[in-house]
Amino acid sequence: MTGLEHKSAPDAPGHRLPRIALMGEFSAGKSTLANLMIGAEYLPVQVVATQLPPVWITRGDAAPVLVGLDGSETPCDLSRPQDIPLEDTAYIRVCRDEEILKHCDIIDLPGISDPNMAADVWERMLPLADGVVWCSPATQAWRQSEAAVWEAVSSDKYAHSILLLTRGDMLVRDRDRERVLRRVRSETRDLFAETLMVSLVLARDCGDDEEMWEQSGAEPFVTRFLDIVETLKEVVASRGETDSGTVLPVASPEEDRVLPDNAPAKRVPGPVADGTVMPRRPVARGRRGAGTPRPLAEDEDEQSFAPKFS
Ligand SMILES: Nc1nc2c(ncn2[C@@H]2O[C@H](COP(=O)(O)OP(=O)(O)OP(=O)(O)O)[C@@H](O)[C@H]2O)c(=O)[nH]1
Ligand SMILES: [Mg+2]
Repeated sequence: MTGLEHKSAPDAPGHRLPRIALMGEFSAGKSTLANLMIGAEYLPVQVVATQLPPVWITRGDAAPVLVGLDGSETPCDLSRPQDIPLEDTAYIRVCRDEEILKHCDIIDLPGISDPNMAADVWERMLPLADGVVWCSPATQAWRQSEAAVWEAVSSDKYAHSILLLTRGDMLVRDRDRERVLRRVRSETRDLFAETLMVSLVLARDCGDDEEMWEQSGAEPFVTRFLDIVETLKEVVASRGETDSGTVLPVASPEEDRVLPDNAPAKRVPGPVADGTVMPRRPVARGRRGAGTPRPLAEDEDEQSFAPKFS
């Protein structure tokens, strides 16, 4: 085991925040989604695989640092991803002062089957995540390679995870979108809390256009995501887990391989069937889409969280 100190939200008292990992094959849209969530074109998004180490996004305003496997921290320039070493790097810590980061940390993981990226780069981070948003392009959704990795992931994450079919805009006809969703939902019934389809580029580019936001499919995703985060807050609190000053274990690949040789496929009871997920619907406020969120009206709850993908 390697001990790594993760300074998540330095001023957050009490329990640590839930951590949501973004997973999927390379170019599935993980970083596009992360950027939507944190309201910036911040993480590199590319047509080819980015080859970036995991990026742990947490609330704050500190400059990005490279956290080494030995716990060392060095400044890191995200605008030059090609200069960021993969070897000996556990993750990049990025701090942003964004509303969503008051509720959870987001870990943007490298693609699972990137031929140029050793699996242990993301495998060692996975035990630290409480839930996952698995991105899979709608045009070739839920391939066998994805299913094989997910079925080897610890099943306690399944009830707190969403399968997000990205690139919904590439399927032009409603009929095709429905057909893909139906197929994937039937194949993954017990493996995710929800399977949804979105167009991340529509959501990203919609500006103030409510209709485009609606069309992007992002709204149901945001709502479900927040449900899961709320549930996870209770799970984390019930375990009494804090992270200020605690050392988070980062499993070595030998000890915690997601894909051991001849890994048996795992199946668990679905989250709906066994009633373990009790979502609490958040109160939505604020403008949808890109732009600055409007200030709170007097009668609005400051604790409520705007599904701000801006
Ligand atoms: N048309 C369309 N393109 C998308 C969508 N989501 C992502 N893309 C594009 O897909 C490409 C890859 O997106 P990324 O967000 O970099 O994918 P990633 O999963 O982070 O990729 P790696 O980090 O390399 O594994 C970019 O050119 C995005 O603009 C979508 O919903 N629709
Ligand atoms: Mg990426």
